[in-house]
Amino acid sequence: MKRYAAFDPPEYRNWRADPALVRAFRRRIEQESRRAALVKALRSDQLLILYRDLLLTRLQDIGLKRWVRQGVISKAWLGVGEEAVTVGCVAALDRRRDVVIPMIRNAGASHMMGLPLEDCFTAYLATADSPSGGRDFHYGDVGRGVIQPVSHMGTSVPVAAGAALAFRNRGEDRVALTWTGDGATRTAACHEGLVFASRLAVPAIVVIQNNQVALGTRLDQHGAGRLVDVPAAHGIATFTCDGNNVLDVYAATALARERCVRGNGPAALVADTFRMGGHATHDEREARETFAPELFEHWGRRDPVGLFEAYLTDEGVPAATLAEVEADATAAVEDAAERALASRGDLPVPEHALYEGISEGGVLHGLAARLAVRGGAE
Ligand SMILES: Cc1ncc(C[n+]2csc(CCOP(=O)(O)OP(=O)(O)O)c2C)c(N)n1
Ligand SMILES: [Mg+2]
Repeated sequence: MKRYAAFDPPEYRNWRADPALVRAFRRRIEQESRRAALVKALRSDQLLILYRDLLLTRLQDIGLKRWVRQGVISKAWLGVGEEAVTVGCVAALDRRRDVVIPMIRNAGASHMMGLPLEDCFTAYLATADSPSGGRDFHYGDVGRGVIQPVSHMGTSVPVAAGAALAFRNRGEDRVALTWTGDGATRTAACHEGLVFASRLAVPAIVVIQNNQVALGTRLDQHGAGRLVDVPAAHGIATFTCDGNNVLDVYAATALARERCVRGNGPAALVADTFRMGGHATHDEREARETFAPELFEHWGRRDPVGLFEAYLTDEGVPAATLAEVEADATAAVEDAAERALASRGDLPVPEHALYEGISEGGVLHGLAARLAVRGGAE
């Protein structure tokens, strides 16, 4: 993909595929027969959609970073370098029925579940036409299977377990998937959610997105032991995957999902990756001081978008086809950002802050429309 000198991490600016890493990418998906079969079954159009979703996710972050630089917004929480963990997971779900609870690094899940691309931008602008009508920059759309997260670390785990319990009780073949950061695995909420999911054997998938840092605290500082032992300690089947290999994440999630819908209880996935930026755009310099430069270099060579692109090229996908997908994704994101910016002056009336049933007399805007998407009645 085109690299953006003003916005990309330095390691991505002149990115070239390292042949040894491209071979390792392929080896990784071929080393386990069930994963290999799942990857092999992907048609070429599906592979290109995966590529497009990776690009949209990266470009959305670039769009937000551009807005920060231009002073449109004051900061943004990005997932640069971690895109494959989101894209691979969502691609393995049944998007007509499953639900996800994305965290800050999983913004790409929303457009993959069918939310408009501009939702991400309007949410930051807090405009009246943003998903929560300007109340919150966390967003979702239950009608499209995206449960809006809250900012409290670890809390999406019990919420996913609860949604999965409902699916199980109703006898529905659906799963609830959420991501949790390495840092969030240290919270009580995360453990309570894991206990609940395990003991009630619900179809929930918890993806531990190990980007090796929690705000400014390194993995080795915020905990001891292995992350795979966290869900395993609660008796949950735990898989690992290469978080920078979108096909490995995809295959591992597909296996986890299969387990869940067979009624075998929850599954967890540990995806190792690396945060190439700051916690948000404000602390990128501090983030560079948190780790040795060699670590950025190591993970920089493993850019999930670049590696997948190299894999596709190896598979015989013509450069012109990749370029076409990229041009289309770039136009879609630019369009979304422009449309969102056009509604910048459209701020909500104060009553939008009211929640039905919580704030007396308030209404939950858009609920009827969201239920209608699912074909349900209010
Ligand atoms: C319960 C709670 N404590 C503290 C915070 C402040 N906080 C927000 S994100 C974050 C770090 C999260 O780290 P991790 O779970 O590894 O996710 P990452 O940001 O790396 O994706 C912290 C401490 C919070 N949101 N919730
Ligand atoms: Mg983290």
